[in-house]
Amino acid sequence: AHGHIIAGHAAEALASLAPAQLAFLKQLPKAELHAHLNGSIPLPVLQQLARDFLSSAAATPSSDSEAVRAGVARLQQGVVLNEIDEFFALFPAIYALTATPAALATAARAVLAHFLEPASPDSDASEAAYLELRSTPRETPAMSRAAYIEAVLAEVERYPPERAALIVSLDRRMSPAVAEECVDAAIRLRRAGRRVVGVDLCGDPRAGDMALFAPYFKKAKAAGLGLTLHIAEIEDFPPEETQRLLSFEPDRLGHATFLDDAAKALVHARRTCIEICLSSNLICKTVPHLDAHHIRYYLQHGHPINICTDDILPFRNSLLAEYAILMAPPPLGLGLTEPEVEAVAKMGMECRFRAAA
Ligand code: 6MZ
Repeated sequence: AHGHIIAGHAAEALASLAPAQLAFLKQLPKAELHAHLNGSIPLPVLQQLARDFLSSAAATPSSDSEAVRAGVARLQQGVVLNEIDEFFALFPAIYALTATPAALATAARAVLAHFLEPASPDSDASEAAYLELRSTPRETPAMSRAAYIEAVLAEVERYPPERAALIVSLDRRMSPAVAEECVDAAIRLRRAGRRVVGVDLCGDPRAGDMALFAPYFKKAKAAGLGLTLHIAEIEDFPPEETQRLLSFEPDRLGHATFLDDAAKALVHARRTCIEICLSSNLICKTVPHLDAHHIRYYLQHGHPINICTDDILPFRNSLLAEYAILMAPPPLGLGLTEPEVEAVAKMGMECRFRAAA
């Protein structure tokens, strides 16, 4: 959909499936619960936003336009990362292109269409039956954080509640005051009956002091919002930090790649859903190969997981392709059977956050 490119491991896994397996995966109702808006813009849409940006007055012939050109060129070529730290450097160029309410709305609409509209004219199956889109409210010269959320929410709410909802992301680099502003906005909108279902913690896993965010996570939970936290995404994530994040009683966890035994026991006892992003972990090199992926542990333990894409723009994957990785024979995939894949998809649907009553 929207000319999105699928490449690398994800594409190989897709190509390895028999037509009947592919047909089975396409019709399987899937929930995408971990997709970052600015990381999920289909490339052709990003290219159009770049053309608009470069031809508009907003682009003074400055380092800005150069950074945008270089950033978009890199995404066009296909991103190769040596380590996850390089991943976050991709975003300034993208952010320059979604800095007005109109451009942001265009991006949001394209991401929603990618996941929720039929993938091709000859089929009525969409990438996802249900999408919880997440995004970090940004203040720009053209909009406030409240205006940012409104612009995205208006696009989300073009779809019925059983198809789409919004998660407000807090970036670890935010000041506590900004984190509070975002949580307060999420709560206010939810109380007004708007489609905000949760709060997320994301961004550079080395940044920020999460002790300072504690009151806002508590507030969000008390207001009935779901809570999902990126946790232990890197090997040197401090175990105390993991324990601290778990003390906020998150409903779901992003990645959870490096949980120690104590954390695993807690997560297991609570049956906290793990959002699994296979291609993302392989490309960011936090997991060396599929054999070493933590999904195996959770599958073996019948623990709730949801299969997610994370950022289809740099990772060149798709939700269908992530499911193809589950099904493809090793070493390309995990070699799960159809009933096993069906059970995974069903678990994922059950991990959705609840809309306001
Ligand atoms: C941590 C990630 C991420 O919110 O501007 N983001 N944070 N780990 C990841 N795994 C690889 N992938 C994306 O979308 C882009 C932002 O999402 C977060 C980063 O903070 C990134 O800037 P939004 O729509």
